[in-house]
Amino acid sequence: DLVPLRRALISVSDKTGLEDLGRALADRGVELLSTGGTARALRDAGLEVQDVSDVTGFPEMMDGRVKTLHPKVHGGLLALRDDDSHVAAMTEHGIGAIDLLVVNLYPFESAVAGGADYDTAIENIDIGGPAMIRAAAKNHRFVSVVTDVEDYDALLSELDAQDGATSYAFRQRLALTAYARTGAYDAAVSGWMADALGDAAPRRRVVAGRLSQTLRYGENPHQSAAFYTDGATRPGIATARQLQGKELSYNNINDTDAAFELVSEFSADAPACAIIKHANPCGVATGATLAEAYSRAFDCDRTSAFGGIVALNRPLDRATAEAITEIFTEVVIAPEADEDARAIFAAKKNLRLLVTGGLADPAAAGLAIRQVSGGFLVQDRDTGRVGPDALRVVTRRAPSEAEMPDLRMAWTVAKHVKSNAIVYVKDGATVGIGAGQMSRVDSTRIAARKSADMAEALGLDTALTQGAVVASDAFFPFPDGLLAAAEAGAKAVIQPGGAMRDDEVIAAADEAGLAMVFTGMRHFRH
Ligand code: 93A
Repeated sequence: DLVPLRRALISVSDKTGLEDLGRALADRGVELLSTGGTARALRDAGLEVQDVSDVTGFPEMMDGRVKTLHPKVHGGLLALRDDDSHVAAMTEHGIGAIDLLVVNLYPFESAVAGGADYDTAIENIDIGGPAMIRAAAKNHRFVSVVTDVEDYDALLSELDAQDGATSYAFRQRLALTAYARTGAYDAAVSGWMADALGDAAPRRRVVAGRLSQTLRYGENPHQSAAFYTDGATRPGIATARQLQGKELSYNNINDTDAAFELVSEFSADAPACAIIKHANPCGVATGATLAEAYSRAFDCDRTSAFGGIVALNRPLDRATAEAITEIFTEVVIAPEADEDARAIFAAKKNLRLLVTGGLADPAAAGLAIRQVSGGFLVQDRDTGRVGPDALRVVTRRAPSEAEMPDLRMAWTVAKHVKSNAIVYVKDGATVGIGAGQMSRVDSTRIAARKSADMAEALGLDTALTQGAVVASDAFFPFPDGLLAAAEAGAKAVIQPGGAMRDDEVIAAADEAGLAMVFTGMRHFRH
């Protein structure tokens, strides 16, 4: 299964390592064939190379749209060398076998990421490259195909090890990589078009991404893992810049994303902070300063905040950096970090600091994907927002001026808490969060109990939930959850409404003197 390498076609946009590769192949007696720019670069390096246009008898035409799309190229890639009729066709039409194809594609992804306009993006869609890659990969019984600069060294080592030939197993691995590349490439084009047309309907989108980073391990050390990105350029975990600290782990990436998406719900007009543990917030707060927002978020649940992920909606400053470094924190993510803050963090070698250049856009369209056995579930991101006018007061008492902003904040935070989510807020800070319980009444009680524990630790004599407002991500099916919140001291409630027993729940709220508003929208997050 060894195939000696005699003739190679090289056509690359990214010319990194090209000269060395060309020379190494020429030194091994390989005949080189190339397209315009690639041939020029090889010649400039003093190498002998034949132009594809001389082979095809056609010039590169139509701004390069047609360069390699010709039977002399595709026949040379696709012919089965051990099939008499294929060999006869090669002889009849003067087609020479091509044993190695080296292609990297027009940089569509980076052109789009760099903000290319529509027409420029279209011109960056490579047609001839993927056609050749797919042809060579199909014929991997005879042909080697290299699509990644990083594989140049592996190719040369293989040639050395096999005395100028390649093994079948090696060519199979290259073909696998090649199809992954063309698949991801078309997915990027499709994803870009969906964005450009504003049509993100899940049934028309390709669920694919580009390998961004191989991770040390997955959710647990015995699982291998990688991070794939979808080409998005907006601020967020995929585009953030890490300024210091150890490499991000799988769980770090997941939690940091949750933290940053949540804090980005808070306009940068007022400082806000979210602290996340295991993808759930354990404290979210606004404050007069960023440091105050952090310390109020921390005070929601100091125990859980240990080893957490901190997200800020404004540039990290000195005072906030000092407060954060007082306890063990895994990751801090913020739009920016000033010099003083960076200097303070520099002393904590392991603390990871990420800057994003801005806030995420909670209203941006996109897909949320979840894996199930044998497939994926795909849905639109939860961009649902309830405007002030959409809130419906259902109780005798309406929320006060002071309660209203807290209700809205509690609702926003609840969207980012695993269901069943219960969130107590007072004066712009969460004071109790119940997450991920199978029963809503349990979430309500857990939030209140954790809050009581926190009050005790802080040496307060009243529960923090006393006088707070409470949000529920989905309706209270029975009065029990609502009554548990009232018992914890909640004075106002925000929830979707729509339960069969809404009447009973509203009556219970009236009896307890609570104000309650319905959003008409729920925020499940499972
Ligand atoms: O416009 S194309 O889709 N038409 C082609 O026939 C074709 N053949 C190769 N682009 C084509 N290529 C691409 O040209 C390769 O995939 C590679 O990215 C690039 C190399 O061009 P040059 O050698 O002129 O720099």
